[in-house]
Amino acid sequence: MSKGNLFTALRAAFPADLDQVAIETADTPQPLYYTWRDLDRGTAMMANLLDSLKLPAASRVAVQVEKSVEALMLYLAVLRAGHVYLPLNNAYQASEIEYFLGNAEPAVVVCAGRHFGWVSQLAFKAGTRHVFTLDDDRSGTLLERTAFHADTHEPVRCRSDDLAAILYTSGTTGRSKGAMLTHGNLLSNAQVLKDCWGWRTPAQGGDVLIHALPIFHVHGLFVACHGALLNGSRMIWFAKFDPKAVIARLPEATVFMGVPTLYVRMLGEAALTRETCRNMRLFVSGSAPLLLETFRDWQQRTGHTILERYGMSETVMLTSNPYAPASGRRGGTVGFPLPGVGVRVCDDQGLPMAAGDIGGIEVKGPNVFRGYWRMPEKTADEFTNDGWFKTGDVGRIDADGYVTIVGRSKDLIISGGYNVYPAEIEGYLNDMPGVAESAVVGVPHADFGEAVIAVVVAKPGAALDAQALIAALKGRIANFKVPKAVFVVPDLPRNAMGKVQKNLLREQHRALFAR
Ligand code: MCA
Ligand code: AMP
Repeated sequence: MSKGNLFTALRAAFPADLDQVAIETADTPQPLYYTWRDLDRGTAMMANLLDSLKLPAASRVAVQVEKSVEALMLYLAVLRAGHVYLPLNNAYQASEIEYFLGNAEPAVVVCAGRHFGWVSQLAFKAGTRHVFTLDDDRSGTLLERTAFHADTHEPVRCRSDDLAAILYTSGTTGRSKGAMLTHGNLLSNAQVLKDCWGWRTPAQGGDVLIHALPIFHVHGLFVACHGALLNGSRMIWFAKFDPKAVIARLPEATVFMGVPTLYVRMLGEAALTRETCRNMRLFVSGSAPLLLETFRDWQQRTGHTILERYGMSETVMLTSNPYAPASGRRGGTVGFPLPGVGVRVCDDQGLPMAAGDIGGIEVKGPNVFRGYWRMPEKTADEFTNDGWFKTGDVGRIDADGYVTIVGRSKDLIISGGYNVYPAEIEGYLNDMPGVAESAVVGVPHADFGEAVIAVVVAKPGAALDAQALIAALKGRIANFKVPKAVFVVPDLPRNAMGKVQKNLLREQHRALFAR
């Protein structure tokens, strides 16, 4: 066995009694109980299936499926077998999937049964030889084939700088980039967070995590799952976030992780009280800015102080508010750099700035990715000459070390924890008949934090209908990227240089979805 393999490290942390429950499903028709032994055997069988396909080492396995425990096992099996996991948001539509498969050239694709027709066509076009299905009711060809394989498997030896996963993140210009994360990136970060967030092993009384995030992004797949697995902690597993249902299970839990929208929605429920949170030890928020108002409302209602942290697909977690003392957690900040992680703020010339000054956030550490898949120039652009990764976030570090994010230099909207790049949506809009040009911006949204809206100019003589444009976008791009409102205007506001003044558009529409 190799210490470099992330799976090996996670497996070593399983409790001695493998017959204890590791994961209990909360929103299947009947609760399902998966023991640690089930995770070990299930991932061994799937890894043996992958081995039987005789794939080259480090083949990509692209997965677009509904959330299920079997989907988590597939991720672990890919690590175990020494391949590279490529998770895809299940909201992505055909044109988006076509790009990812064409770019990543996966050896294996796993999709939902109902999408097999179109996904397999795109996969075969991209040169993929194996397409399996996996559904959230424990059916599909992946599990049918897995059933024929042995339930023991020696994890593949690998080095810590071997690839474990590729996560696609959209680009400010052009197409999405695949961030290459290594076994070492993921394991070092999981180990740091285990210490920093005071995870309690079963021998220390144990933790119970409510898992209600999707498992195709860093937050739900890595931060939450690695945290629980590396600690031998039980998970209460929700396939879909439902505030009422989650609150009903809080009394049994000790840890919860969410994007700000999840906290806002739970605050909307009268059932959220100090009493329901009586056994909770830690609420973590990240992926998008947590409003001070939400931070304070949560404190008042539950008596708990949310711990906000900051990360990226390219870097996993970078900073965290302190676990102890809870009084050291400051709303509106993302806390301190994690141990081993370098964080600095630089000016436009790339020179480090004094405490309190606002500039570009740059980072360094064992958590920082290996580069963008097959994009060496893009990778080089995003690193400084002395090897720091430029996050595109703008912020400051106070004299006492707290990091605060004040904005972004990248043109990015974060809606309900999902990233939307305006340039991509503008590209789709500009291709539509009758559209001369468009500008996509984010405006405050009481539920999603930010909402995507579009302002569109018609070609001379063309008549555009806002609702028709929205309808046309649905089905072409993931639903969370579709503008919540479209405005047809005669001209876009421009400055003397001819650049569209997006700040004016944001200002003009800022009250649209605000509380
Ligand atoms: C759903 N809708 C959205 C979003 N989600 N619109 C804008 N933004 C969204 N995030 C829309 C759909 O398009 C649909 O509209 C309607 O809401 C209902 O869809 P449904 O799927 O039922 O929504 P939901 O189940 O209520 O989902 C909301 C959600 C979800 C639970 C907040 O968006 C979510 O799980 N977000 C978490 C994302 C996450 O895990 N991010 C971590 C990234 P229509 O009816 O018009 O079609 S990792 C990361 O950022 C870094 C590394 C980090 O630091 O963690
Ligand atoms: P992703 O591309 O999904 O990895 O998103 C990463 C981006 O999410 C970061 O560059 C930040 O802009 C944003 N982000 C993550 N956590 C936080 C946070 N706690 N506060 C503000 N922004 C955050």
